[in-house]
Amino acid sequence: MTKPNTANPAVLRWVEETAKLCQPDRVFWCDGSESEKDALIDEAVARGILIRLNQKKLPGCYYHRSTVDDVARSEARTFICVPTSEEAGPTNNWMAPAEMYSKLRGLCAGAMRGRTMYVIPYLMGPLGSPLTKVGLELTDSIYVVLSMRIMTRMGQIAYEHLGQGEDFNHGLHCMLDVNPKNRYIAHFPQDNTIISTSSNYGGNVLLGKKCLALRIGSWLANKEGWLAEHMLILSAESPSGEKTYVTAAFPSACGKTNFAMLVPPPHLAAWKIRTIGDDIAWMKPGADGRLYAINPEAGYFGVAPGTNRRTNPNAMDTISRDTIYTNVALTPDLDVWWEGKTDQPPAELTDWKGNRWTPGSPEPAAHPNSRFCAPMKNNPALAPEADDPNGVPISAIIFGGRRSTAIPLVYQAFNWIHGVYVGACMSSETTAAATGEVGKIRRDPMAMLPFCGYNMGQYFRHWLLLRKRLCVPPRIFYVNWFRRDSTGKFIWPGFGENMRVLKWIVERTHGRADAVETPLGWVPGPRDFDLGGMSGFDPAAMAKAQEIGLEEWRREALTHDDLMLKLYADLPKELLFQRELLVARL
Ligand code: OXD
Ligand code: MN
Repeated sequence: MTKPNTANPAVLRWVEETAKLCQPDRVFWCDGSESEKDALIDEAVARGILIRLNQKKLPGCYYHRSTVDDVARSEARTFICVPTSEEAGPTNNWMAPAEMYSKLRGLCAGAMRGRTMYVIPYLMGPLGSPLTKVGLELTDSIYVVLSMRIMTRMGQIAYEHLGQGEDFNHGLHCMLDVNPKNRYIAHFPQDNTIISTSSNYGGNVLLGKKCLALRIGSWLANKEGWLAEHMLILSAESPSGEKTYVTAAFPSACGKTNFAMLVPPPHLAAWKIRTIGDDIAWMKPGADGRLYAINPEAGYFGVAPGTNRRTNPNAMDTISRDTIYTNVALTPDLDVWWEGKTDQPPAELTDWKGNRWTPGSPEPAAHPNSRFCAPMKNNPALAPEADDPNGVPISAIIFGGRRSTAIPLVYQAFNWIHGVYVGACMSSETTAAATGEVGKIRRDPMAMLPFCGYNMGQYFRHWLLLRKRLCVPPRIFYVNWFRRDSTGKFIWPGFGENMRVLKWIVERTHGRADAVETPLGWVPGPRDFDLGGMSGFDPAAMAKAQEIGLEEWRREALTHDDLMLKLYADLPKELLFQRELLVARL
């Protein structure tokens, strides 16, 4: 048992109660210091939880391999535990709080015997921000401790922020034997409590991230008049030095990290894109009637496959040190590799399951949802505003998904209500970030389907009402980088070239770029979209990327009904009217 490093009575009481339940051999009070990190890493390496990577090539980097059935978020095992199922809404799994508490107390009783319980104090948000929240995670996973120190502002700083207050999130994580049968990710918003069992996968167990910053966060945001969103935040500085702040909501593994770290192509090299956040935005109307955003996180928990010097050089620099890799492949000299890292795979690897792998092996070497966990301060494109407690004023909100057909490269919603409808009807082909079938189209409103901590119909109403508190509402856009032609090839090259789309968006928010009206919204006119210096892209392909097929869209509009019918009882009527207007325009 190390000594408590806080005198906060509510913290002491809760740690004592939890220790009584879980019966760890030892309680370890984390302080967030470097010496503590070094000692924990040594212990994790000695116990085989981490492998020390080649320190010449990857200083400060370590490798973790999970069990084979604990590799992604478990949406089917994620619950919102509020008094009635109506409050959780039809898109969430629900269980009554008393029933879930009783089940989980049973699972956690004595679950840490022979283990250490680590007490992790952390902040979500920059120090001193009125939006910042305190969390405490009690866990028996050393991997979680080391990852939370990267992903959050962890240590004494959190107790300083909390003082003698009681307003902190209570997070309990018991690894158990990581058997999926006992896996629960349970949220109790009324008690500001999260309990996660029998997993060690980041999205299920780094409780500050999806559980607090999004599910509990969105529930609190609805009560307190702000927004907790699955959005990146970036700063776009124009050649004249004007900065425009933009957020974008894309579903998991659809390129938020790449977009947040975008490097413009040579033709637009005078633009500077800097990252504020790559996954989560907390946003609140400011006194001046603009919407201000902070990134509550301090690190990136990103998908490794596909990341390389061409697709995301800033991420490659970020993860070249101080990074924990999970489920990627290893080279014989303890470097890391994943599909898409280099054009040619190495001749021999150890795959994510620990087996020998060669280029002829039938399975990928890295798991498709293998991850890096890296501190944001390593990012060469980090915006200094990432630490600004006041946040940044947002001029544009972008929604987007992964769709092979129908959805054009970019369009702008006519107004806020139409924008909420467009965001609500977002759809995407599923990815490996959650367990289940990959490549199936699902509706993922505002990329929040797996993360909204209350009834989604009420969530849309909250978005609509927020408009009344904004004098300068952000303009709303929709993008799709993933449209394919009849041969299956992506039409738009994506990555750095997305700067061209971003440039049009930025110029639109300042009233400088023209647009053409279509049934879906405003799209760039032929002279308003900068295709200068684009080698290998036939300008005629732009028409394909932007094509709006009326017949195809009439069918698409019908598919919006899936969600509308599911949420009908709670759906704001404004969205039904928007649907009527869309159908009429088509
Ligand atoms: C993530 C996710 O890890 O959305 O960010 O799954
Ligand atoms: Mn995410």
